Amino acid sequence: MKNEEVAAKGEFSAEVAEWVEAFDEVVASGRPKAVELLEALRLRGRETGVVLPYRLSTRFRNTIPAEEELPYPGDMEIERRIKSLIRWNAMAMVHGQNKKDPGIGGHIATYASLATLLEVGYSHFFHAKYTGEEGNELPGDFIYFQGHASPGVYARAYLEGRLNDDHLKNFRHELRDKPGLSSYPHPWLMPEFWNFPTVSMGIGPLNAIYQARFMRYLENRGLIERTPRKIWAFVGDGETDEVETLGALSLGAREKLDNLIFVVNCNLQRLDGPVRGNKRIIDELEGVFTGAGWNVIKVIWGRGWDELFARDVHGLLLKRMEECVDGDFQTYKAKGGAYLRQHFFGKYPELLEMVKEYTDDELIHLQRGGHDPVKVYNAYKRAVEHRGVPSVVLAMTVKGYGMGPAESRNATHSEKKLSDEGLAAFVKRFNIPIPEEAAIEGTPYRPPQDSAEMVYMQERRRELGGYMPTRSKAPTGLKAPGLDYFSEWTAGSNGRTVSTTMGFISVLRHLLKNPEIGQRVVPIVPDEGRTFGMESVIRQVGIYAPEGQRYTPHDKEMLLFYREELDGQILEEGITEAGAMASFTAAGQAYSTYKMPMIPFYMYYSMFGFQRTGDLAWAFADARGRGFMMGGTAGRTTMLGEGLQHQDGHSHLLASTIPTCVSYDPAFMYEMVVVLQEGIRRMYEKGDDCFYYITMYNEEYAMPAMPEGAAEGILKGIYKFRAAASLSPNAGEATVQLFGSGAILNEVLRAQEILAERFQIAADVWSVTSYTELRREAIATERWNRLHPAEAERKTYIETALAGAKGPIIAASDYMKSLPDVLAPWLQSEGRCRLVTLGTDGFGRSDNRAHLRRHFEVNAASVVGATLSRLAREGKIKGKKAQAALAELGIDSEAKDPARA
Ligand SMILES: Cc1ncc(C[n+]2csc(CCOP(=O)(O)OP(=O)(O)O)c2C)c(N)n1
Ligand SMILES: [Mg+2]
Repeated sequence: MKNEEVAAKGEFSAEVAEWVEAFDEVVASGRPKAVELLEALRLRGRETGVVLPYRLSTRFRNTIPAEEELPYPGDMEIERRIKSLIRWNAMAMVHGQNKKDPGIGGHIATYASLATLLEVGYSHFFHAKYTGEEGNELPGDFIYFQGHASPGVYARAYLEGRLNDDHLKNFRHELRDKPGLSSYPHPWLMPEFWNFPTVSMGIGPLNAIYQARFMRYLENRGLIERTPRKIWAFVGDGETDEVETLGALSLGAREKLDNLIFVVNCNLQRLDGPVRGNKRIIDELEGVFTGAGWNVIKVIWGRGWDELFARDVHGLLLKRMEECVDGDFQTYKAKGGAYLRQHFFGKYPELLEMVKEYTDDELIHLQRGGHDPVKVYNAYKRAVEHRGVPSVVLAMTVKGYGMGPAESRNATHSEKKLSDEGLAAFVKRFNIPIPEEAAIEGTPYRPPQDSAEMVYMQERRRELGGYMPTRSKAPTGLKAPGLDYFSEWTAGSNGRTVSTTMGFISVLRHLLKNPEIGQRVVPIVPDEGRTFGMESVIRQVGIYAPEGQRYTPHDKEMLLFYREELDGQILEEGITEAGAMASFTAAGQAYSTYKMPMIPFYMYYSMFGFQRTGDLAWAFADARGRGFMMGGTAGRTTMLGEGLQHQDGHSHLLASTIPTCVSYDPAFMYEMVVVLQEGIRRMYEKGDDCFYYITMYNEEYAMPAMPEGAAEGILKGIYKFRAAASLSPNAGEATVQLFGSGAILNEVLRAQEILAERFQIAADVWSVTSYTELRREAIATERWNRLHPAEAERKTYIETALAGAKGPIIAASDYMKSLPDVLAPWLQSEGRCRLVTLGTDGFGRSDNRAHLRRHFEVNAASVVGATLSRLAREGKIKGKKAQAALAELGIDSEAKDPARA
C-alpha cells in the first residue's frame, strides 16, 4: 500500500502513515521478520511503559490470508457433485419419512450447513487408518459428529454402499422388520456404526477433550503406539453455551493436546433464534479459545469475497462487516441480494460502487467460509499440522444452506420437510438426475458404481483407510482373577475394624499388582484421593502427568509423597466430576476404540455422581462403556458431619435408571470382592456391555468372613446373613425378617439382638446387596409369566430366596424408602404387603452417625420399633405394649417427619 493511500484512509496522520509504510515494506520482505519486529516493539513498549489494551479477538476476517492459501488438492467439481448427492439423500430420507409418517422428525438444516465441513474432511483428512513408515497399518482418527447432523452421515454411508435403501426407508423406524437407523449417534442402537453419543449437547466436546488426553495417557504409559491420529469434534455454535462444551478447554492447552481439533459450525443459529443476535459468536469464541491457549483458525469468508477485499484498499469493507452483528448477517442471508446491496453495501457509496458489476444473485452467492472447500481445506491443514496445543476451526456457515427460502430463517432448525416445489427446486439446483415426481416423494438417488463421482469417492476413502464411522466390536480377551485371588478379603478382617472404602483401596492396590490385569487398571479420582486414603496408591503407581514432576514435592522425604510421573497410572482430575466422567468414558470404551480393554475405577463422592453428571453416565451406557463407578462416602447417615449437600440417600435410585448399570450396596468386604470379581469377569472376560456402581462407606467395623455359599445370593441381590437360630440356639423359628444393606446392616444386626433379648422375638437377618438387581430379575420373570399364561408360573428370585421365611419384613438402608419398596409387588401376603421400609428420605443434616440415624429412623432402635409396631398392627402383640416399647427405645412418636424436615 502506498503512503498516500494509507494517509488517504484518513485513519492516520502523515507521520504515522510513514511508519505504516515502512512496516508494509518489512512485511513484503517476509512475514516472520514482521512478526519479529512487532514482538520487539511490544517488548520495547512494555519497557517504556507503553502498553496496549489486551484483546483476545482479532479482526473479523479469515485467519489465513488468501495469498497464503494452498491450492485445493482434490477435484473440486466432483467433490461438489458428491456433496450435492449427499445433501439430497439426507433431505430425501428425512422428507420421505415425514411424508410417510408425519411428525417422525429429523433434522436437515444442520447438515445443510455442515456438509462442506464434513466433506472436505471425508475427502482429505479423516483417516480410518494411517500408513506407517514401513507401510504398516496404524490406527485412525476419532470423529465426534454433531448429533443432529446424522442424516448427512447416513446419506454418505448410503452413497458408499454401506447402507442400503431399506436402511434409509427405516430412518427413525427402528422397530420394523428391516434394519433401522437411529435418530442420532447411538452405539447402543448401531454398535457397528457409531462410536460416540453426542446428541445431548455439550457431552461430545467434553468427551472429545478427555479422549485426546486419554490417548496421550495410553501412549505415555506405553500401552499404545504414538501415531499421527487425531480426534475431530464437530460442535454447534449454540452448543457452545453448554458449560460442558467450553468448561474443560484449558486442559487441552495445559496437556498440549495437539491431537485434538474442534470444528465449530458457526451457522449463527440455534433453535429459537440467533446464537448471538446482538454480537458476533465468532469473536466471542475466538476470545474464549485464545484465552484457553488454543490455536484458533477463523474461516469467515469464502473465496468470492477475496476479490472484494483485495480492492478494499481503504479497509471499508472490513469496517462495514465489523459494524454488523450476527443478527444482521442472518437478515442479509434471509432477505436476498437486493436487500444486501441496499442495506449492507449501500451504507457507503464506495462499497456500492465496488459491487456495481455484481448482480443481486451474485451478491447473495458470495459465500461464507464454511461453504468454501478451499478455505476449509486450508484451515484443516493448518489445524492438523499445528503442534503444541489443540486447534479450533471457527467456520461461518448458513443454516439450511441450499434449502431455498428456508435458508437462515429461525424456523430452519425444525424444518423437516420442504414443500413439493421446494424439493423440485432442490434437485434442480443441485442437479440430481431424478424426475420431479420422484423428488417430491423423497426418493434417494445413488449414481452407478462406475460413475466418475462414485469412483472418486471410493478412491478417496480407500486412500484414507476405509469408511467412517465404524465401531469395532473387538473381543476383550482379558482373564479375570478368580475369587481366590481375593482371599484376603473373603477371610474377614479378624476383628480389625475397617471401612469398605479402606478395604476397597487395599483391593485396588492388589489389583494393580495383578500380572494379567494390573496394567489395565485406571484409577480415576476428582481430588478426593486422600479422602479415600489413596496416598499409598499414589506412591505405588504415581499420578499421570505428561510433563512428569517438574518440582520437588514438599513431602518428598515422606514415604507416601505426592508422586507425579509421565507414566503414572492414576488420573487425578482435580475438582471436576464431569471431567472425571469423561475420562471414565474414554477408558470405559477403550476396549473398542483402542482395542485395548482398560478397567477404570472412578472413585468419587457418591453425592456428586449420578446426581451431578447423570447425563454423562447415560451417554457412557449408550457408548457401551465398561468399568466401575465407586461411590464413596455413601449413605445419608454414614457420611457424618458434612450435612445436606454431601449426604447421599438416592444415588442407588438414580443408578437404577440406567439399563446397563449394575449396582450394589455391599455391607462387608467379602460382598464387595465377590461383586468386583464378577464385574471383571462379566465385562472383561465375557464381554458384557454393562458397568458397575458400587457404594463404599467410611464407617469402620469388623469385617466377617464370607459365609459358605453366599456368592450367588450376593450377586443376585439377597442372602440370609444371620438366622435367628445362629444368634441363639433356642430362638425357635423366626417370625420376622429383617433386611439390611450397606453400613445400616450393622444397625439391623443390633436390632435382631434387641428383639431377641428384650422382646423374645426371633428374626432372621438378610443382607440385601442390590434391590435394583432383584427388581430387574423380578420384572423379567413377571414379564415372562405375563406373556405365557398357559405355562406354569415361574417364581422370581426374591420369592424363591424367601421361600418359607415367615412374618413381616422390615427393611432398612441408608437410602430412600423407595429403594426397598421396588420389591413390594413380590412381598405380599394375604392381600397385605409384608414390607415395612425404613430409609433416609429428606434433606441431610450435619451431625454424627448416632444422631443422624435416630433422626432418619434407621438406627437399631427404629428397626426394633418398626417391628413391634407392625406386629401390633397384625394383632400379634398389643398396640399399647408396642407404644410403650417405642418410648422405652427412645423413639419420639411426635418427632417431625424427617422426609419433610
Ligand atoms: C442438552 C441438550 N439440550 C437441548 C437439546 C435440543 N437441541 C437439539 S439441536 C438444538 C440446537 C442446536 O444448535 P446449534 O448447536 O447451534 O447447532 P446447529 O443445529 O445450529 O448446527 C437443541 C437445543 C439437546 N439436543 N441437548
Ligand atoms: Mg447453530
